[in-house]
Amino acid sequence: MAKEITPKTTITSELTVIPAHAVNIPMFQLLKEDGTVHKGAVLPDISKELALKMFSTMQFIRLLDERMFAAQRQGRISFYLSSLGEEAASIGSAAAIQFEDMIMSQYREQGALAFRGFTVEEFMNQLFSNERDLGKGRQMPVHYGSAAHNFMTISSPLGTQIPQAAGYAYGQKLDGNKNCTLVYFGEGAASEGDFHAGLNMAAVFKAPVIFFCRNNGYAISTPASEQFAGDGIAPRATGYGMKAIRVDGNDIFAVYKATQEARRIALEVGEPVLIEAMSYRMAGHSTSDDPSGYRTKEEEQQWRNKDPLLRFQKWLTAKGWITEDKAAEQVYDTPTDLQKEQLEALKAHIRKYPEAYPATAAGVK
Ligand SMILES: Cc1ncc(C[n+]2csc(CCOP(=O)(O)OP(=O)(O)O)c2C)c(N)n1
Ligand SMILES: [Mg+2]
Repeated sequence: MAKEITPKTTITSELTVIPAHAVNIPMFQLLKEDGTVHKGAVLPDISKELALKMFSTMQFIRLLDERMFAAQRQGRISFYLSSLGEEAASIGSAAAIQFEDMIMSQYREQGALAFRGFTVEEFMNQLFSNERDLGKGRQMPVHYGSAAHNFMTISSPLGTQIPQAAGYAYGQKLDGNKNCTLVYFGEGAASEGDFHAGLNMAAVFKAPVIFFCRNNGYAISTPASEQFAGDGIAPRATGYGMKAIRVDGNDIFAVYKATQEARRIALEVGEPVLIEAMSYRMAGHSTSDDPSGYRTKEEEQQWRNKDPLLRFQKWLTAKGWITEDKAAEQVYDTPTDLQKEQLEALKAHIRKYPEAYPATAAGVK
């Protein structure tokens, strides 16, 4: 029997040129910039407990980023990469999938790992490359990986994880398990050949994978306007015969709902989905970058008004699930037993290696 010719098409005697922007995808948003909900919009079904966990993870990541950026400037760690302004994209999506689903990260999704329970000690072990680091100190800071958290180890070459995710998800399907793979990447990484190979393979093999693109406007100093001529990343899915969702990456409810739907499609319909989350990298690319050389303060200010943490905080406050002081940084009046223990251990360490520390400044005798 003859095989069907793909694609199926019709014949026309009229010459048709398809316009360059035949597909224009709107951005799904539930929470407006002021933290109120669009009229008639249906929020995802999120319990108070889950909402507070999502919020405290956002607060934790913001603090971690700030402190670790400073630690790099003080010469304590060699490198760091902040996710300032993009916390809702990683945390909202990680919250919408199951713990057993595999996460493959690019490098700016520490929020997803923290949401899964990676502790502050585990972050420190990796960032300081010590013997307790799960990667045994072999990697640069930020290249996290944890089998216990179903979080594949990060690798630096852009796009690596995209075809790997297609293959891993296909394996999940062949094994007949009920889990999917969520793979994160930037809009810059979507210019790599691996992006096209990965999406095409996943679409053809109907692998249960969620391709989650964080479109944060920049690939280091290159703005999105110099990276591609099309309507962003989402319409590319159409070319591969894949479903797509464009979502406001600074709206944690929209991200959650979009990812939940993508997971349903991946597992119930049995198809991959491409999500494009629109956001902005509010910090420099990494500790090696200074954004003042390629963008204006005014542009940054526009995005500060769309801050995902403040937007969620406003909603939680209006709902009565947090109070103003809950949103503020929590500090102890007096040191806890664990803090006292850690202080003694630090002093002993400084006494042992006095030449490595300004010991008098630290008040260690
Ligand atoms: C194959 C490859 N080319 C270049 C680089 C250098 N590089 C590291 S991050 C980056 C920008 C990536 O931008 P994007 O994917 O948008 O992610 P973002 O940093 O904005 O989160 C580049 C060019 C690399 N790591 N790998
Ligand atoms: Mg980018």
